Amino acid sequence: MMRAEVRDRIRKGVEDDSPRRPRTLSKSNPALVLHVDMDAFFAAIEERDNPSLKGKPVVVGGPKGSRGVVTTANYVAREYGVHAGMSIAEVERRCPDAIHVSTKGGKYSWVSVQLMAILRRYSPVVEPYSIDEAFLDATGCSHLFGGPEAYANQIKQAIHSELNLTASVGIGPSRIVAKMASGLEKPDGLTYVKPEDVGRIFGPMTVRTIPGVGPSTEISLNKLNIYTIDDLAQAPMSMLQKFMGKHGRDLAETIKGKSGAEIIAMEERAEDKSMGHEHTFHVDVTDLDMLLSRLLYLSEKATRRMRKAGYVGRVVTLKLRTHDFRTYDHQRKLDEWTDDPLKVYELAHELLNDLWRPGDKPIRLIGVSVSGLVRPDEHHGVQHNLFTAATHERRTRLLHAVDQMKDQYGEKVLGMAASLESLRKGW
Ligand code: TTP
Ligand code: MG
Repeated sequence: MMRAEVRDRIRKGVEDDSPRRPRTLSKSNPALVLHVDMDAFFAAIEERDNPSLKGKPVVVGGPKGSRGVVTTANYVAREYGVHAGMSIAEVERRCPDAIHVSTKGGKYSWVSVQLMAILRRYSPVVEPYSIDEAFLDATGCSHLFGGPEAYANQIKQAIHSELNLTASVGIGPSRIVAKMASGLEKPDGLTYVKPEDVGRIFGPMTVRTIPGVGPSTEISLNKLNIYTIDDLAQAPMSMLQKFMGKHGRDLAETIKGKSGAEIIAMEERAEDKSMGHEHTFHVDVTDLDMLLSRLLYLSEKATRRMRKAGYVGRVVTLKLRTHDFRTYDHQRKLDEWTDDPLKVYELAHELLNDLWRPGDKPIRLIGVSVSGLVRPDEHHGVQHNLFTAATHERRTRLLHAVDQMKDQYGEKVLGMAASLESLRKGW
């Protein structure tokens, strides 16, 4: 993917570098994918746990009067134009009566675990996609529940009765169609898009409504006279390939329903477990060295947590928020599982190069996390030959010694020299 495209990619894109397990499908057994997306997830949990909030505009995020942003808003607040990513200052202008609630990550993660457990009762193949979203392979199971709609209804009811929360569900012949369908009737929606209806329902919509199509992809498509999903489906593949590379071709094929039905089984995808840290700068940063120094510090901190918990990980995600509150996530896979801060840092550095160069917008927040976490064993260990084994052994011992010192004397006592720079300057 071109750097410019990566930079403009929206956070909730459907792209995924994870390995996929292809399934065999036949005409008599066409793919059926179900997508569940909880409604106003964090805000709904807060309302559920504090009934005095019911019916009022609720905003979850930075406290009132802060430089923070909205993490999510309930549907009452959305009527005032409040949305995720908006500054708290703007919320105060648009909706002065809004009730501000601070984000409580641990609580929401626990509800997410409960949600995924419910979903696993309904399909052997569940792919958690974000904290409040998942894809289910419904191909072999929906008929057991009386057809796709009855199946989806039972899942919605289980979520409602067990969690006291509402979800919107989409069903379709591919992941992308199911995901787009779940957004059509939010909140508390249920939308079944049959293969023969995909064109009629989505064809007239703009390409920007496709998850993963950000402003820069939209501009590339518009330059090719492609404005709607219909235009995209009719464009010759060779033209898309030439102007937009693999990304364009994949997009068109998915819309035509030629790919995208594969689901990644939960066991194969450990990325829902992740460990990381992020930092909001007191002053927006334009200096590359300062970002790199902070990145090294965060990589050390994240891998230290992993070592303590006994995990090695494989996917590194860099998060950046620019001064205008736009947030970008970018991730890539390492060649092998690791808990080594330098390996994580090196990849995070590459990801930063993809997203940002000196002279670009000032950075307000930077974060790094490692996912695809597993317990090291013979399948997930680092492969060593005789030459590298001794070096690895020494480095592992050194890292554990440094961890112990830090536990005893605090973060600043020992750290890789460069990472101390950003701490010393207090940014
Ligand atoms: P979403 O499903 O995007 O939003 P939502 O569930 O609040 O609302 P909707 O009804 O439109 O689905 O995200 C799920 C939760 O993830 C959301 O409640 C808050 C959190 N979140 C972030 O932490 N950062 C973000 O940038 C976004 C978009 C969401
Ligand atoms: Mg949601």
